[in-house]
Amino acid sequence: MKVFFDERQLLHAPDREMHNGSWTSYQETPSRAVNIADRLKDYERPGDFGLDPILQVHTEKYVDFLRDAYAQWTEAGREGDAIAYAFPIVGRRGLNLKRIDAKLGAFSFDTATPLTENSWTSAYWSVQTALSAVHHLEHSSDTVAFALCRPPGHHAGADYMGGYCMLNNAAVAARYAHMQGLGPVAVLDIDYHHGNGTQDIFYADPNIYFASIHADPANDYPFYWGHADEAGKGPASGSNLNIPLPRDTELPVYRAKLELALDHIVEWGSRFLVVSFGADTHIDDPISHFRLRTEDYFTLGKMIASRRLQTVIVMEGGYATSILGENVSSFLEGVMS
Ligand code: OKP
Ligand code: ZN
Repeated sequence: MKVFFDERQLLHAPDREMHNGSWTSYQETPSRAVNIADRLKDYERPGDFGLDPILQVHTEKYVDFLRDAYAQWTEAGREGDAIAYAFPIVGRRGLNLKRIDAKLGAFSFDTATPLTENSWTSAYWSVQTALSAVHHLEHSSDTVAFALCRPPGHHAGADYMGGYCMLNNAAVAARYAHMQGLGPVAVLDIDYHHGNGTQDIFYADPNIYFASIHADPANDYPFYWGHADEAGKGPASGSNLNIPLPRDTELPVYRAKLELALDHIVEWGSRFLVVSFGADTHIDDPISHFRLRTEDYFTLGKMIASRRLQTVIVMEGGYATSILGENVSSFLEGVMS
């Protein structure tokens, strides 16, 4: 299986994050991707598809903001990582403020995505790996490819960042696949956390189906999205499926729900699948509360592959760094079995 990864994805390395009200070291470390790349050994550098496919998902204002934010932070006399501390809550006017602090808040929904000097570069190459995986399936007889995305993407919306995510790799890949005529396209999100950004991006888009299995947002981040009654809007009503699960979920319940999600994806008519894969459903994950084991990922990978869709796997979360490569490789072996 082809793996796409670019070392420039390692440049983004914030110091710290706000976790349950106190500062902790940043969990979404470059070493996560290094651990996966070391375990998989062979990977290819992505091609450069430019900004166009990114702008099919994200607004120009948001992309301009991301590219320039850190320079504006230093111009404002700040040191260290750029982090928002004030947010325009729902109902406020869409003010076009120039102040960097106001912009950071306007383009993010939480404090979990600090920006550093090289954050844009890493986010840019992360999304290019996802595009390269789609491009590869389009031009070869392979049916599956792996994009070792990092930073992750599924919490990023059309015009906001959050949850370690700046650009939505899976959404850009899905829309690109659709525009290349590879569809009907579905996104299956099996990260521990709900993929709120992906859901928002496709919520009113009847062309792309979104299904997510995740920790019940009544108890877990991102709280404000991911509830079972969110089903899509207008012409896309019925093309969004949320399956929230309780804490401590283990394989038997998880696999039944995965089978259900795959049934819906196939019934909808999908031909092309983007999987947002997070290994933060693992029992040893330091910020999550499911109980999947390394060998369970083989089972999940095999179940997905048995549906015989063209499949791009996009890396999302997973924070038990020392076993991350092992978990990813178990999943990919299941997909190839
Ligand atoms: C990114 B991904 C919980 C803080 C949550 C953000 C988590 C982002 C997860 N106390 N911080 O979906 O793996
Ligand atoms: Zn996650």
